[in-house]
Amino acid sequence: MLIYGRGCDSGMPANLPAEAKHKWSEVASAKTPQEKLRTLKEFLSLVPKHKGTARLRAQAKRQIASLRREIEERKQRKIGKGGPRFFIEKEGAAQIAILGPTNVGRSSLLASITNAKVVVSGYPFTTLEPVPGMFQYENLQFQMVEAPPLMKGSADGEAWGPQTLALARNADGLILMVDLSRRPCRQLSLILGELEKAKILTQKPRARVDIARRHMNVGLKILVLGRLVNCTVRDVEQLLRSYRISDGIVKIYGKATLNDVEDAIFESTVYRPAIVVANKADAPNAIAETKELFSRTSNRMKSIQISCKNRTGLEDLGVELFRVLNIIRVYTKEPNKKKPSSKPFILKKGATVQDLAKQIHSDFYRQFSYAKVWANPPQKGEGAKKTPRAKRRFSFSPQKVGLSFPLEDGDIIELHIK
Ligand SMILES: Nc1nc2c(ncn2[C@@H]2O[C@H](COP(=O)(O)OP(=O)(O)OP(=O)(O)O)[C@@H](O)[C@H]2O)c(=O)[nH]1
Ligand SMILES: [Mg+2]
Repeated sequence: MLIYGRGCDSGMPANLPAEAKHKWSEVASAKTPQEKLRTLKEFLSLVPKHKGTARLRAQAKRQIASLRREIEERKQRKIGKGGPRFFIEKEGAAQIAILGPTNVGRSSLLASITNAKVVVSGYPFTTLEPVPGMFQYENLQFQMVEAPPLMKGSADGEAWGPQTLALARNADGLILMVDLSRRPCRQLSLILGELEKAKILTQKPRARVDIARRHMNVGLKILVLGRLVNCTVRDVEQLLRSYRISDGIVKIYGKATLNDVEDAIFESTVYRPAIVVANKADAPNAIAETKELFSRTSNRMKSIQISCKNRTGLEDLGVELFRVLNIIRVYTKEPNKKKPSSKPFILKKGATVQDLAKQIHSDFYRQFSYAKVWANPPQKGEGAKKTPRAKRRFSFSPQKVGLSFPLEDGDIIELHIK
């Protein structure tokens, strides 16, 4: 599991009593929602009330509310009362949740770019359960999911808020959608506020802590791949042990505080790349609103302006999603064939031959001998490709490489096993 450190605060850990920490290990290993709810309530009763634990207590309360709803929902479904289904199985290169207040045009966007059957209406609260649709961008597909509307209080349990935010948490990327005819800056603050409360970051955090728990008695391995701020590896180890984590691999990227490590223990904060989509560019006051919105968001995230009504701006959507998701497409080729596969493998930017081999099949990784890579030639205006490494990369092609070779978008690769 990957957990990301918060982007701003660098406070100290919650400083919990040992019994609360031990209780957390029970919460973490709970198998059913009922068990999770019971242990979480016990945990909360053991957390002392002071300023340092306010954030943690609020989060535990939200999680309790969300679990209560989940249990209730399951019960209702069992007795045949139905109720919305919030979990959407992932398909395509990435799942993108379309979030926004009611009536901003989420259904209209889905109808404009996918074949999904949606109901567009001028009345608020038309879409009450998630609707998926596939969006074609170049040679890949994004699964777009219209989320039910967000409102003030969503993160605190209003309407289906916790489930809607859980949908956002589960997605790979987010579209934050606002309506240029109805105070878009305020709408964006509302969305960001609810996401923040639900501990979903839309900005790349300065730290990332990845805790892979194991139960094999191999001990605790802490790899600092970035830098620890105001703490030592010993502090990190002590903190983990106090939560009874004594078996597993912990990787620390970026600049991490002890608080970031504790956040990761609570499996709470996640980062989801996001873009702002401002709809209804055809509205009379749209130009002035767009200017203000773009000036406020320019240093935080990419914003685009569209009109579903006039079908303008939609051509930017695919390229911006692709960019913010930080993914690359790699094409595999069988050694005796001339052409590579037309369907790409999707990898994270920075991925290596090893990541690809593992994704294809563990045998490719275990029996790997070497790979041949035809590097994608530099695109026009790509300044980064002028670096010595990039020059080397493109000076001869194909080249024989090992597992650690970094791949780039458009590369063609042939894997050879022993
Ligand atoms: N002027 C204008 N109106 C639009 C545009 N896109 C959508 N609308 C209108 O906005 C209203 C709401 O559109 P929907 O697509 O249903 O919005 P939604 O966000 O899915 O709304 P709910 O599901 O009800 O929360 C409808 O009356 C649409 O016709 C646009 O680009 N310009
Ligand atoms: Mg809708």
